[in-house]
Amino acid sequence: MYSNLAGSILLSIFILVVFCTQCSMKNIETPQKPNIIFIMSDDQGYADLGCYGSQYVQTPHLDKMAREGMRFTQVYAGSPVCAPTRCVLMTGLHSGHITRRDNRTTFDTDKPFMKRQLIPLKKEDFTIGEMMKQAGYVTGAFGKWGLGNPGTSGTPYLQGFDQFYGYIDQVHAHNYYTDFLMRNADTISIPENKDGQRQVYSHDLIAAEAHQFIKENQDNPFFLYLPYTLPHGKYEVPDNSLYADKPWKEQVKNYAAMISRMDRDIGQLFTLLKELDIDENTLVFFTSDHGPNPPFIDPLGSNKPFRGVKRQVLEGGLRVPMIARWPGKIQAGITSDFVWAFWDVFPTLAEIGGFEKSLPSDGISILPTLLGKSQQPHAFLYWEFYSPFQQAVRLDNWKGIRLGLQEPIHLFDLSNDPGEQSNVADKHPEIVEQISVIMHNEHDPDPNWPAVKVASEQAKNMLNPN
Ligand SMILES: [Ca+2]
Repeated sequence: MYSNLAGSILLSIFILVVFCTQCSMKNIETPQKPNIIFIMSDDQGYADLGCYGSQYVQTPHLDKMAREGMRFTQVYAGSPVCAPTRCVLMTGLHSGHITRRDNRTTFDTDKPFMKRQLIPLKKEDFTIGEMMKQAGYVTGAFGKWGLGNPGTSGTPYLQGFDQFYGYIDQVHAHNYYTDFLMRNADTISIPENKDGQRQVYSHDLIAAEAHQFIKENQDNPFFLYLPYTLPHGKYEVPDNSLYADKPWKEQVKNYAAMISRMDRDIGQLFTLLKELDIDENTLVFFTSDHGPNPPFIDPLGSNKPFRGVKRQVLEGGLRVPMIARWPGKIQAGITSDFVWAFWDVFPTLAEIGGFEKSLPSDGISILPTLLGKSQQPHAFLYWEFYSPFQQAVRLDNWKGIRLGLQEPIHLFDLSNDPGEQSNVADKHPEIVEQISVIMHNEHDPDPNWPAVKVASEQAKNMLNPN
């Protein structure tokens, strides 16, 4: 009797010890991986946020995000237009190595989007979605995809995203009152917008679906890629009353109101993270896909302090805002001038997500910088683009640009000429030579993307000083 009781007590203690050990081992060995949310606006300028100096556009929630996180001043998009910059982000390769190097393609037609043959991601392109899935994440993409229409190898649901909702076709995304959106391979009707009605703003649906994805996956590590469609043209918004008294054209008021609407939804996203008690374990990035369009340069200073716009490899076309917020990990209120680019997102997320295989990437993980540690800078950054053909290199504080394989390289010293006004190539032939070698080595010839040797006179206008 006595020994039975002692045995039971010992057994109970043993079970308790094993149970508790397993609990604590679980906590020690498999901490919850951080959720990652990557928010990207569309065609929004570097300087169109309060925290990047805008005197015009109201962005209280993004300004708060910057105060609570790290704000970068020298981050570059993958390309100066939509599709290739997304291709760079998705693959971790720079624009000399990617499948889709321009918006236009040799197959452009007037066909409706389901049949338009834009060059899609290839099956063998290894995407950030596939990588994060392999690292154990639930993956979602909500907004504008633009890297492969239905029926091609490039659709998001074939490129590593468990859930997609929004516009698969980039031109379809110009219509903010569309009567359908895509959910994975399915067409989802929006009857409120049938026959030209304009009752539902598509961005609102996309934001709501993204928030639903967060709720549904609050207990899983998730990767949420959120390429919002705002503030791209058409410049339509349900309400621009915030800017009603401004002396701007309607288009400019709408553009500013689109950014503020997106800002409102990002504020709601942060509220949701707090309500679900996952705010501390969620790393959120905010950026824009490339520089702004010309109508916003004068009234809003959208590209300040740079020169150039969308479709140009000048700083104004490539430099983007970038904010990263991760409570307890990223020190609040820091401004970093570390130089990095979209192709670094892939290796950074791979390190944070615990993906252990080697990566075919042109990028570096910027996790040390996020955590306040020093790290080796990039040897150089490289871009190429085709409408018209342009190549650019950033080497230390030098920026080299040429407009054809046989054209001279224009050289700018960004340390005292961020506006790229003064070509100093003649004074620094050794830097020009280094940049020439990089342009040669990093441009991977591709029959879909014929590089021109000699630029047109029209193309050369881009480099004339203002
Ligand atoms: Ca864009």
